[in-house]
This record gives sequence, C-alpha cells and structure tokens, in this order.
Amino acid sequence: MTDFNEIKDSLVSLDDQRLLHLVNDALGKKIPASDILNKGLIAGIDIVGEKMENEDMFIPEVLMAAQIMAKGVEILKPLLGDDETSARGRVVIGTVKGDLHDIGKNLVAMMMESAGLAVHNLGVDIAPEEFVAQIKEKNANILCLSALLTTTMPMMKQTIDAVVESGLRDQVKIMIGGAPVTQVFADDIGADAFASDAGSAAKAAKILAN
Ligand code: B12
Repeated sequence: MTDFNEIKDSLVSLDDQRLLHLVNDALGKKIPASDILNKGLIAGIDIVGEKMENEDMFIPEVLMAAQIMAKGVEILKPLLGDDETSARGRVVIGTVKGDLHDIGKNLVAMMMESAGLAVHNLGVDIAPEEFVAQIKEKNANILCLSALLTTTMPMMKQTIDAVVESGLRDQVKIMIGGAPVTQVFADDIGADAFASDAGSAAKAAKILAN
C-alpha cells in the first residue's frame, strides 16, 4: 500500500493515532505536505462522503472523521502555502447561514493567510447581516463565502444581496466556493470569482486584492 492509501484508510477507519503517525512518517519521507493533504486527507474525506451517502457511515462517525482530519491538517499547516507577503488583502470569510461545514473553508482561510492576506475567519452558520457588519468593522476588500449543501447555496445569493443593500458592494470583491458551487452559479448570483480548491482560491484572492 502507498502512504496515501494508508492515510485514506486510517481516516475512514477513524484511527486517529495511526493517521497522525502516517502523516508524520510521510513528512519524514519528504512527501510534499500538499500531496499528503490532497491525495491523503482530502481523498480520504471524499470516501467518507461517499459512505455517508450510501449510509455506510453516519453523522457521528463523519464528525469524528472531520475532527481527525483537522488534527492532520494542523500538522501540515506550517508547511502549506507560499510565504510571499502582501498585506493588501483584507479578507472576511465564513460559511453561510444554515451550513456547518468548515473544513474546506478553514483550508481556504489558511492558504490565504500563508499567501500574506489578513484573514478574519468568522466560522460557520453566518447570517448575511453578520457578514455585512464584519466587512464594515474589518474594512475588508474581499468577502469569501463557503457552502457545502445545495440547500444553503441560495444563502450565498442572499448574502450578496445584503452586501449590495448595505452600499458596500463597491468596496468588496466577492469570492465563493464549496463542493456544490460552480463558476456558472457564481456568475448567476453576481459573485466576482469562484475557485474549486484552497490553493487557487488564495491565488485568485491575491489578484483580486491588487
Ligand atoms: C465532513 C462532512 C460533514 C460534517 C462537517 C464537519 C465540519 N466541521 O465541517 C458534519 C457531520 C457536521 C456534516 C453534516 C451534514 N452534512 Co455533510 N459532509 C461532510 C463531507 C463528508 C466532507 C466535507 C469536507 O469537509 N470535504 C473536504 C473539504 C476539503 O472539501 P470542500 O469543503 O469541498 O472544500 C474545498 C473546495 O470546495 C474549496 N472551498 C470550500 N469553501 C470555499 C470557499 C471559497 C470562498 C472558495 C473560493 C473555495 C472554497 O476549497 C476547499 C479546499 O480545497 C461531505 C462529502 C464531501 N465529499 O464533500 C458531506 C456532505 C457535504 N454533507 C452532506 C449532508 C447531506 C449533510 C447533512 C445535511 C447530513 C444530515 N442529514 O444531517 C448535515 C448538514 C449540517 C449542516 N447544517 O451543515 C451532503 C450534501 C449533499 C447536498 N447535495 O447538499 C454531502 C455531500 C455528503 C453526501 N454525499 O451526501 N457533514
């Protein structure tokens, strides 16, 4: 078995000790942190998602997998991203109201931080008016919205509408993402950008900030 298969397997079998050992071991073998993240942890949580869909895994187990994945990400964190600095971007990021998924959003926040942007991560289940208040308070020039559920995607549009109504739309570029989100949807709801993964989200944010 390759290291990646073992990492995936340890996540799916909820074996946190083994997962942490394998992540450290892979780093020791000079496997790039981004490969461990993408081919190990993210590939593993995708399998968890399939099992969830097929009812082979249930919410408490999926939650455990998410928590174990977060521990793995914590080890990789200092080794991901680039270290170019530009403090021009002030980002407010959160998962929209009704949605509790935060692993992907936290990865995006982390990659943006390591790209030198100032990131205010509001957390999950954030109402449109809270996003608006935080854009004002943090004087943000980039707003990032995450949604993982098809049922919460319309909340992205409601959040953008609230930003428009507040008069702040000209101040912020709005970027959206999350597994069910597409470029077509981003265009439809009037977002400025979409990215399908954390690395390209950070690159796009740096361009938007300039
Ligand atoms: C872990 C998980 C949970 C955990 C979340 C824990 C946590 N702290 O996040 C828990 C157990 C809480 C959960 C609950 C539910 N979940 Co859930 N969950 C997942 C699972 C397995 C993994 C999600 C994940 O973290 N992926 C890994 C990350 C790295 O990927 P990502 O989020 O897509 O993020 C990347 C990109 O999308 C992008 N990105 C993300 N955000 C942003 C933002 C911006 C601005 C940009 C540019 C890019 C970007 O960059 C990220 C990094 O590369 C998915 C299945 C899947 N494979 O997606 C189901 C899934 C999303 N869940 C699902 C469902 C149905 C639910 C529940 C409704 C189940 C229930 N009956 O209660 C609840 C809803 C709770 C709620 N109100 O939110 C469905 C959604 C189906 C749908 N079509 O809407 C999925 C697809 C599972 C399935 N196949 O059925 N879930």
